[in-house]
Amino acid sequence: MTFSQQELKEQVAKAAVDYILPLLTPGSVVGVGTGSTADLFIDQLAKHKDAFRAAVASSERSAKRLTNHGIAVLDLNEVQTMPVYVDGADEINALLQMIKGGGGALTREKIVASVAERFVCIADESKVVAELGAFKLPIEVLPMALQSVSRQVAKLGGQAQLRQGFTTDNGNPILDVAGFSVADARSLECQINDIPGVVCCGFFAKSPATVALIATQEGVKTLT
Ligand code: ABF
Repeated sequence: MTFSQQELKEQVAKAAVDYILPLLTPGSVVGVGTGSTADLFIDQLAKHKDAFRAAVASSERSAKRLTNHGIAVLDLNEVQTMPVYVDGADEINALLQMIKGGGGALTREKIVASVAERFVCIADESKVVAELGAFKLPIEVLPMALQSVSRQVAKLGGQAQLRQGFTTDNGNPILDVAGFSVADARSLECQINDIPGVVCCGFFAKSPATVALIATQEGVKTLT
């Protein structure tokens, strides 16, 4: 029997809840990511509302789903620490460095993750890569800097394309960048962050995941 991608996402969502429950107390706040895998995680988390106090969401979309389940959603400014942040990825490598932001929530994802003690990445095996970069790198940019950032990105070897008809929860556009050579994602992340007008880039390499739960046809594997 072969599991579909949807079934793999459901399996890893359940595995994520099993993984985090021992880390939670009734006073804990859980950091929650964005995307189809994170949606399934929210649905599973909702079965354990007594195990934690509230959540912080990385998008309006996830906040709405959490609220619909009756889970309290806090503003990040009300929270000093969280034991765990759980989110998907578009690509993840063996160092647990990721490309994120296909869903456009990268900036809030990086901020919420930065406040959590651990980042648990949940994904199906299609997201695991030897080298990051086949997935176009999302970069959230201030509107006035679209052209200047695109030119700077070209100097680093990337071709930037404006994501059409899309605005982030922060009111900004996104550039999707192809063509980077990503042998050193950490260094490239720093170089892109340094471009004036960049709000956030989709590399999560300086701060990779703490652990990755990867759903495969042979079961959910834990990578550390
Ligand atoms: C978020 O959702 C992202 O940063 C990434 O873009 C995406 C992965 O989505 P999915 O789980 O739908 O594949 O975590």
